[in-house]
Amino acid sequence: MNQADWKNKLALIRDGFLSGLAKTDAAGLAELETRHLGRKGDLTLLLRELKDFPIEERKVLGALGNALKEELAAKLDERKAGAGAVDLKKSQFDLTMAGYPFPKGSLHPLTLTINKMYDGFQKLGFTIAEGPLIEEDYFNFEALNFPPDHPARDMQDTFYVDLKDASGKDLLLRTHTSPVQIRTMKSLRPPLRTVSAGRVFRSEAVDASHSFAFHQLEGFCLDRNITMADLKWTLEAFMQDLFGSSAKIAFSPSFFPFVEPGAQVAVSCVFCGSGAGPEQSRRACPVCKGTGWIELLGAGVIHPNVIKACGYDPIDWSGFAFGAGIERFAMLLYGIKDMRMFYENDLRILKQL
Ligand code: FA5
Repeated sequence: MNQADWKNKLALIRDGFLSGLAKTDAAGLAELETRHLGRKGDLTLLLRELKDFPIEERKVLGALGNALKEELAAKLDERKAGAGAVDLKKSQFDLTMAGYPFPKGSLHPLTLTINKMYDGFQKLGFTIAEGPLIEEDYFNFEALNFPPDHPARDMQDTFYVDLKDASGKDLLLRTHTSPVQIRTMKSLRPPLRTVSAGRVFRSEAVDASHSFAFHQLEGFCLDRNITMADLKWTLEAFMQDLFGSSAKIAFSPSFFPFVEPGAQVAVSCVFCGSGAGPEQSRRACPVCKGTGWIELLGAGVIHPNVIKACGYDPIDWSGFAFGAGIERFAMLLYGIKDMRMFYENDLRILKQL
């Protein structure tokens, strides 16, 4: 091959490359590069033939060949950089294709239950309050009319913390959500209607319906001329909103130092068709054990001593309060028979709820 032939071949390679570049899409760029600049590409092979030329000609032709090599590489780089939007249209990459399903977390059944309960009470005009989990003796017991060393404190086996409050008493893990009543009454002015849900702690053995850490929802109202009738109406409206309009509630006398009178409140069994349901289905029901009623919460009219402790005159102000175990509500709403399932975090169960 003489010089002229070599130059002709070089020009043909350039033309071939340029027309190929004009026609190809992003996916074809790699192939174009291999065809011309790869180890066995036509330009590479042509440059190898320079060894047969005399040294002076080799220098001239080599410079031309290398210049073309740089030109083609630069043009390829330019196209690769700009390939994006234009070439994506032609490529098989479909931007509109739906993605792979990505596993999403979801709210825990206890959180869902709290939200449902909050919704129900917000519809009745209640606002939401919060209180600390590590509490002072004063808010958890004393202001709630539990005198120091009174046996009523044994109703709630308490975890004490090795830290003191300002008055030198041991701090404790709150045993119920009732201290939020005191904190709210002391920081806001009545009329008040408030609910507060959260974790509480008692030194208790764990079984299907008890835990040492569980959740309660506290509610209270402080206003003028509030009576047991307001409490009854409020709880009935709430239960019917949550469990359906046929739900009924029943009060039975009970004792809590911070209410007078005090009551345990039960709802008609939602599983066997209510306390008024047919005798037959009630007897078979494993949830209410044939009674037709499920005990859900403690409640009552706020004791005058509590109202006084919060700085109000119990002649002018009165109120009601209630405290419910949230796990109990969640068990009813999701048909769960053992409370421990809420804490085991077994996704096979949680995903079914
Ligand atoms: C109280 O804690 C009162 N503070 C409730 C109250 C508030 C009464 C306002 C009057 C006025 P009691 O100890 O009964 O009451 O608990 C209330 C609810 O918490 C129970 O009905 C039950 O559903 C739930 N509960 C109590 N102990 C446990 C436990 N160890 N594990 C799970 N749930 C529990």
